[in-house]
Amino acid sequence: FQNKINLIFVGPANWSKEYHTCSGKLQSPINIDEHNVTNVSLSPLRLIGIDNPHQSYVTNTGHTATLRTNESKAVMLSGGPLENIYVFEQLHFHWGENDHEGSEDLINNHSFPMEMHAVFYKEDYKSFNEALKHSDGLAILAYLYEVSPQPNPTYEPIVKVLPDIETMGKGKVLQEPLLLENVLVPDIAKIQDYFTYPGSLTTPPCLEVARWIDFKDHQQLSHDQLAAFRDLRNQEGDKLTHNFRPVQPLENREVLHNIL
Ligand code: BO1
Ligand code: ZN
Repeated sequence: FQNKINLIFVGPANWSKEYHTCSGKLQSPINIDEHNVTNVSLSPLRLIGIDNPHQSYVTNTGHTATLRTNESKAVMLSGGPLENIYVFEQLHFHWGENDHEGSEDLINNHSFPMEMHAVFYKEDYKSFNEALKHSDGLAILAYLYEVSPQPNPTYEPIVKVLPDIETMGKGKVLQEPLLLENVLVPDIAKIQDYFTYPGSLTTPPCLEVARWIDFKDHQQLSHDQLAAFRDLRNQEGDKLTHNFRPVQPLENREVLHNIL
């Protein structure tokens, strides 16, 4: 295999041939067994800067749709399991071919039709790429979705631009500045209810640098909203209908469940 693109093409089972870290002992995603978690009460998880609208754009990377803001350090994360401040880098989505698959982490072996990752890097490391060199470099918020009869208005600004970026490499600025509060904190009363564990990037090179924070509350998306993601195309020009990694061994890790 000559490059990363080919490896992704051949699939997750072959990643560790080229990237040794992909068979490490702190890999993501995992199945979270609710009967095998340790209940804790951590300090409050805090999101700063989410109450201002930010000009944002969505890009088709060929692997996912990624949203970034035009302002650096617009949004920051701290508290909970984190000992430092983390800066928002991007958010993106994982989905499947149908409503029965798509999430990366599973809960009690149940998969969800979509999962969103909001990726933050440790402020001290100054950049996302520098943070990738450190075991405490990233914090990733994970949101799980279920199908609802009605479209979720929070995601409409994002879903609306997807038809314009169906080709890999295309990007589009959202029509209106996006209030990330709606996306990242859909329900303030439920933000302290999450699972957290040490893990990795879910794509090569599978770097073991992420503190995962998976919210227990599920978000809603309609079937049509989900279908708009499945119309995006990959590098080969085929529909991007499977961009989730299968679950990896828990190994010697403890999953914490934060309770209020
Ligand atoms: S995820 O949240 O674990 N699914 C995740 C996976 C990969 C990245 C961020 C979050 N970032 C990627 C960049 C690539 C880069 C790779 C390794 O990290 O999108 O451009 O090659 O540095
Ligand atoms: Zn992801």
